[in-house]
Amino acid sequence: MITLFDPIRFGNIAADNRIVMAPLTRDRAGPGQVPTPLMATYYEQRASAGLIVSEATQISPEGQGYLDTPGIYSAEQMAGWRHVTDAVHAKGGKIVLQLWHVGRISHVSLQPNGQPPVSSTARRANGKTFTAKGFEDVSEPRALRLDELPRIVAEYRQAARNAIDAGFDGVEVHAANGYLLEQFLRDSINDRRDIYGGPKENRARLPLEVMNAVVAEIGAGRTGLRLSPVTPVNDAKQDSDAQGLLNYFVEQLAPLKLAFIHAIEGATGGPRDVAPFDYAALRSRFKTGNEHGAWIVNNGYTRAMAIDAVASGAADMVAFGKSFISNPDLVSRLRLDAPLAALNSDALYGGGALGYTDYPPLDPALIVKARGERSLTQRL
Ligand code: 8OZ
Repeated sequence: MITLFDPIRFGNIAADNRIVMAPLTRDRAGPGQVPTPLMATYYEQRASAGLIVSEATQISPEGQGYLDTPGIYSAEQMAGWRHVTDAVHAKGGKIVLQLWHVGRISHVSLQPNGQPPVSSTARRANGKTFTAKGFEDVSEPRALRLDELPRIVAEYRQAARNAIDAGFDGVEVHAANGYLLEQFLRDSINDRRDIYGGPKENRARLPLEVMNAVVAEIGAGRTGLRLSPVTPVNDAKQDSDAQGLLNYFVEQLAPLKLAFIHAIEGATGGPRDVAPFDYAALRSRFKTGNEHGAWIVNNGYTRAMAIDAVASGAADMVAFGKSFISNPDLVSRLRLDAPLAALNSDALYGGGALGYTDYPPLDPALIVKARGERSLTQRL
């Protein structure tokens, strides 16, 4: 039987176990949106994950929506990321970069020349973002013109190239959580009248062009995708037919044979049952002709749920977010069924080492005490 702790190969990636560190925005990039040495330490500490998905990383200055998030469009950013990928690889880990364009979830103060953010629509989202002044309402966007969309696709493609050149094992295209690609996908947001709006075939067009361009640039074996079929975050109201939309999108992607799809089940960071959705139906479409692609699941998984998801074959890998922040050695804690350290949620976004690189690894004495065992070495 396959377990959560068994190795797996998917695409060009060979992972030591099936535990994924989910992408986590931490807002600690330096000037120029450059990854810092502290960020390299943070990822290095978590390198025992089978796969790390980096925090969301903007593909262009226009793709930024929050203060101090990193980019992957300048030589300085690539050099900063190179320290991260080297540190993770030196510890035997694997890391892919999450490619991000926030679309309308941004603020003019974060945009080049104070311009409005761009989206599928000119309608403002009802939501907030984090700027130099703290939490502020997101700004009114400008709808991208038809003739600008090739530029967006080219920016994703270049960002994927930059990620590989910075040493990443691959990329995950962020098509979730109410950001640009979901702003095109969902009919609750996309109000275009051109060939990128209207029926689902049109709304999926830009995300499909992006996936095709990224695969053409770096290969399908290094390319993954993140989806959140029913999440309501960032004012992403439900699509009128989420199942039909996502089924179509994944069917169109099947011939590409992507390395993985990473599905957020339910409301991101919230209830798993926010709206009915058949994830197994998506998984079967992804696996068609691509049995070695990894189906990664995420959102509120406990140890028992994760073990069961892999053992039952419902998922190939399971991603953990917040518990990876407070437990850099989450993999060994799950293996040992050791207690997990609590998260300091005041230190999630911005700041320095506090609540970032100062979470200690497991103290073996703690488990011995918890179990009343005389020696841990028998279990290791
Ligand atoms: C939390 C804060 C800011 C951004 C996402 C990239 O939800 C994010 C994000 C999460 O995908």
